[in-house]
Amino acid sequence: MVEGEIEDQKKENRQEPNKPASVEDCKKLGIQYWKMDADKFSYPVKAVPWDPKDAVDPRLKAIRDDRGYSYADIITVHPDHLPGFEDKVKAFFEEHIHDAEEIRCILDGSGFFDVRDTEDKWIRIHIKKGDLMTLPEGIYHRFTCDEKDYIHAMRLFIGQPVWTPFNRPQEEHPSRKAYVSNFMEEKKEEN
Ligand code: KMT
Ligand code: NI
Repeated sequence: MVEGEIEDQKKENRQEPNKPASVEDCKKLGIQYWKMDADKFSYPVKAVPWDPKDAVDPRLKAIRDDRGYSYADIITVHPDHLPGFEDKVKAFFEEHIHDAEEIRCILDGSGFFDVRDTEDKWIRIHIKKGDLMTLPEGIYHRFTCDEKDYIHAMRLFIGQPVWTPFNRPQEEHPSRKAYVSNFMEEKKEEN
């Protein structure tokens, strides 16, 4: 996506000419991806927390068991469903890291996750219904709704959830240091 100031975060903001990023490019940054069957199952608009006993998708259950995602909740980011929608979308779009993995399973709707590549350039990921994506601890990223202003998502977590964003710069944060050492320094040596 384009660098620097953008007029409307909800638009695609593609570079011209467009520079596509592949799933493989994302994998190298520590991002993992699964395609889920979102049409078969239904979920509440909001459930914080969400009881894993209500799990109906066996594939989702298997991934949760395998990766230890013991906590889940469900939120809908939409002007009618999220109090303080405008401010929250603004806050989601501040570039930040977390001290844990960020895991989102998109149940309906869509939005954009922007992540920094190893050259510190933005990659814009259009996340949609059926996408299960994890961002590794310490990766710089941000989120915005797209022009539809609607995303219904399950948020997963290992243990008690902590959603605290640490806004950039965070070069001294242990999670950032770990990310740089795991995904950026190695990359440089390969080149
Ligand atoms: C986040 O962390 O930015 C969010 O939870 C946004 C809504 S879920 C796609
Ligand atoms: Ni985040």
